[in-house]
Amino acid sequence: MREGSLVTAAADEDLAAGFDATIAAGDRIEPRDWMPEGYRKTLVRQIAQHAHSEIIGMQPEGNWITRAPSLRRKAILLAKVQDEAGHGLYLYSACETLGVSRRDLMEQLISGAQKYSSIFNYPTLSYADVGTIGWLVDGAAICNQVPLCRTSYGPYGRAMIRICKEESFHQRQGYELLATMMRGTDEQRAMVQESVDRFWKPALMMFGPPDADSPNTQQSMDWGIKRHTNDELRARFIEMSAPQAAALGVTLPGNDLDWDEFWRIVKGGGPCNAQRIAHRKKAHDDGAWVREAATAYARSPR
Ligand code: FAQ
Repeated sequence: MREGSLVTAAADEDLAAGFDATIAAGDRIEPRDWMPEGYRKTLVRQIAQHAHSEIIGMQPEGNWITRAPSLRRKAILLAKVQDEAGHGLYLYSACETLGVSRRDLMEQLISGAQKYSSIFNYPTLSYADVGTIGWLVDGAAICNQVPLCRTSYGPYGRAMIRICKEESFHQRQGYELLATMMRGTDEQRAMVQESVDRFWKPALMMFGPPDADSPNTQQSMDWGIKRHTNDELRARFIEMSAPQAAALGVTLPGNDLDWDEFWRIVKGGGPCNAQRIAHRKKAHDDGAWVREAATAYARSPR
């Protein structure tokens, strides 16, 4: 072995030891720090999937903006959907610190190379779904994401702090909407129950496959990217939701999940997968002139 390669190998070992020590101490890895390639790739995968979920997640609720039952409900829903766009943008920015471009991320979403949360492939069939998404989908997101405020990668953890504060407001507005409907007519109460019946199990699947079938959990826990396993967080969410359901007066369906349905949806075969991506692609194509104009402006002499 040549002397130069010995020096390089020793330097690599020092860098890896430094990374391991930072993780073991519970400190944060920052963009300019050395990191193993697997750590970088795992973060890009998870943060991109998370960003795409926020952006695609605007569609099911956005479907109801023009049909909101009052000006107040419309203003609340518009603000929530705009917050989701903001979350997507913080997360894309966090992902860019790992050396990928926004354009690559968007192309990978549209081509299906990167995923987004299974939950957004279900349709929103009634206005009660806006409340149920706030209560259960944002509720599950908070349960999963509060521990991510302590994730080992600095830009991701800092983005999560603001996102979680906003998700908490989203969850309350959903609960308040459902509570209002539950004080209404029998028909409104039935709408809420029917909506909860459709969304409860898909919300439980947001936490990912059971631990025994989760290829990424152990390594992500060792790197401090994930702080709890999928099953731990799912169990915590079930426990949190029971008293809330009782206070609302709705019955939660059972917790037996159909994992074949989950994988079918993750692989693109859900009721709305094709529609969600087609809609995103059209919005991206329609926005091409804005990107071109902004690029030309940035290059123009001033
Ligand atoms: N959907 O080995 P694991 C929101 C994939 S934000 C689709 O367990 P991991 C806000 C997984 O990627 C919701 N795919 O994976 C909002 C992997 O495939 P890959 C998004 C899923 O990463 C509210 C394979 O299965 N939140 O809702 C799902 O360790 C209302 C094996 O799985 C986040 O992204 C799924 N549910 O654990 C917006 C939070 N589950 O990538 C609008 C951050 C798993 O190897 C309205 N992410 N897969 O090809 C995480 O915590 C983790 O990535 C998990 C999955 C827990 C989602």
